[in-house]
Amino acid sequence: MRGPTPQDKFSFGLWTVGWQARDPFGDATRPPLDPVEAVHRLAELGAYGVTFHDDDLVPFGSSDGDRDKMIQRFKDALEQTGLIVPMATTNLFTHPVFKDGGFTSNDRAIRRYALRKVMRNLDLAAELGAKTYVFWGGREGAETDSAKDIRAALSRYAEGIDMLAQYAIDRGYDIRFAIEPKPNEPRGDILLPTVGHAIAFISTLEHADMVGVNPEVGHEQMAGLNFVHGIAQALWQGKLFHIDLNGQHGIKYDQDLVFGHGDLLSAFFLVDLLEFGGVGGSPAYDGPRHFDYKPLRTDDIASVWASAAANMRTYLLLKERAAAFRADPDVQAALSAARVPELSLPTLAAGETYTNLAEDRTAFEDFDLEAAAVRGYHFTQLDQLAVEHVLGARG
Ligand SMILES: [Mn+2]
Repeated sequence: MRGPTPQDKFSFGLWTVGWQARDPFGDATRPPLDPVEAVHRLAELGAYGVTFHDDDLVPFGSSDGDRDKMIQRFKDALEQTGLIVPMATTNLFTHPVFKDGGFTSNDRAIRRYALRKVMRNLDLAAELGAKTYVFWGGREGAETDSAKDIRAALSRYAEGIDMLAQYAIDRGYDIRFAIEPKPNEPRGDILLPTVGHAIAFISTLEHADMVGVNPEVGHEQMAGLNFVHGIAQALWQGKLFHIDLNGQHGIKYDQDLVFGHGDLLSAFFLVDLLEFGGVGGSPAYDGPRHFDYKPLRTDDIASVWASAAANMRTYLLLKERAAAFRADPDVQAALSAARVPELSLPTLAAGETYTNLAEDRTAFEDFDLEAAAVRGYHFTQLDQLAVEHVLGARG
């Protein structure tokens, strides 16, 4: 199989390969990684983009002079490698000041500080050419139901996004916002916990058209939800602005495994949807294929680069398998037997009204209920073909 190229639009967060593997129980197992080295290594591996939180690039509390120097070094590395910055985001979760949230902290002065922190990094994101700005509100939540007025918190969340959208518009930035849902961790319960909650929230915003979602595989699976369904609904609503790919084994802490190293079948159907789910089998999504994973804490630095490569290789393998699945005549026959194409036919005929339906005796009075009830859908045969393609047992 061919290796990754920039045309595949693979991107990585600086915080992924740069994760030093501190967890709630243990210290770092790896040394710090210079963002400039990350840019060079990712480019060599075939990625096209690198993304960052403000504090990944410039440590919190750096002087303006040091900040300028670090940004210049990063820009030089981008220039030398041809890597782009498709997305940027803000760290509103690490510093203790954000322990009760950024946009939704009960403390108003902290909310104002959080908005200023985003404005400053939005300027940098626009300068570096980022087209998407992600909002992951990891600390926007609570552990207790008594201490957070959730309706007020949602109002403050909306107020923050509305103001920042107006700021981006007034500055002429060619940038869209993407909200990243997560059900819990680090807060006991996080606001906008799933793709569905986020899309509903977005519909209330002043600039709803420029706000979409950035769903992450593991975050939906932590809530026991079907990630492929969530992505399909985001696409259906025109809201899939960005995506975070990784792996997760069901309902537990956020594992951030390599893409495909959790629910492999779900990963297969996800790649099939993204790459071939558009009109006539075209891609349904053309944005960055962004990996938001963490190299295992047990990995040394050499294995970090092997794990970065593994994300891209697994994605390309699944893309190859999905293409073979779709091209297989047995699969086409199984899809017909399962009546999958029939769901795309509108339930009413063109121009038909409820009056026509009420007059159609074949729809009710003469409908053969018994025959319809016993018809099988043959879904297992279709799914077995998918499993065999994933296993490389066919074509
Ligand atoms: Mn995660």
